Amino acid sequence: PALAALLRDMPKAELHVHIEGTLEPELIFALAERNQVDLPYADVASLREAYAFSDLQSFLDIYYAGASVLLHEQDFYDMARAYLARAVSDHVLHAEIFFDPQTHTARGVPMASVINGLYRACRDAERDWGISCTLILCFLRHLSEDDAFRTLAQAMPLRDRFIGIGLDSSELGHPPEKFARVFAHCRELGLHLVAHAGEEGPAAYVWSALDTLQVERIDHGVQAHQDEALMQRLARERIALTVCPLSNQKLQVFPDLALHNLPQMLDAGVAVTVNSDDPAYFGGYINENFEQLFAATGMGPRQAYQLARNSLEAGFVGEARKKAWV
Ligand code: ES4
Ligand code: ZN
Repeated sequence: PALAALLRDMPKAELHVHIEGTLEPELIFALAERNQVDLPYADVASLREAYAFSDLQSFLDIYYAGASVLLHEQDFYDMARAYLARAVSDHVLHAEIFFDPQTHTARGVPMASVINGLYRACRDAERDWGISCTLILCFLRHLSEDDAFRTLAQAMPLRDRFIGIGLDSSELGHPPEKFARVFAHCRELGLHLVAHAGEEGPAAYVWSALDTLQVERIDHGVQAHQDEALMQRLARERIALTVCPLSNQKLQVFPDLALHNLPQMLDAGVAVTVNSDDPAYFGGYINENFEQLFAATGMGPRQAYQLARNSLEAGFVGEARKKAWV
């Protein structure tokens, strides 16, 4: 109980959450009704029953279907407002939120509706609850690099409303190098860079995310454990990994949380963090990830403190504010 209270109450940062993955079934149905969108599920219960995933792709198919109810700026605001309220209650001091604009612009939703709705929710949450919140625009890696360039061009009028660029969606067969030119361009624009790598894909994708894309953090990165030289580099350069335990369990990366390699990576000196990924789909928000991971692996307060500290140090935040946190 003391450990559970520590995990729950300790200040932390969330660095890996897809805002579309925080859309709870109840909100999906409410927005479907508000926007007159037809869903291929009769009710909340039958939608939830479809949440039985065998791998990343089986999840993504349902995740993109759920996002189809998002049409207007207010929908994006309501989704992010609900997530941020939850983050505040989980003692998240700072959240860096991923969003997938191509999922929406492909359906005719204006880029400005997406970004302005999310941005307004961030500013209101800072005002109302004191949480710090920024946005990271993710390119979908199953689409082309040209599509990513067009997406970036659409977002440029709102350049001041997001701090970085990420890379997500189907990993296998879509290595980081596919996006080398657009990431180089984003780097010149002064954007922070991250990428999903080593979730289902090999350690080689983590190397190319670092060397070809020049990312500052790796999202997931759990397959780096297969490669001793890579582990040494991650530890030496303090490159943070944003690990998502419940996601890894639900997508069968580690079918049993007791077999998760986060404790070993932490012991090896890698700057791992605990995050929620797509909490509405994977069975829990950030505190649930901490609690279930600790219950399964037997980690204790020392590791809890280190993970919270890692998260606050790995954020894209000025050094002065970081010092106030850690
Ligand atoms: C994702 Cl778990 C995961 N992996 C890759 N892309 C994603 N988008 C949303 N969740
Ligand atoms: Zn993710």
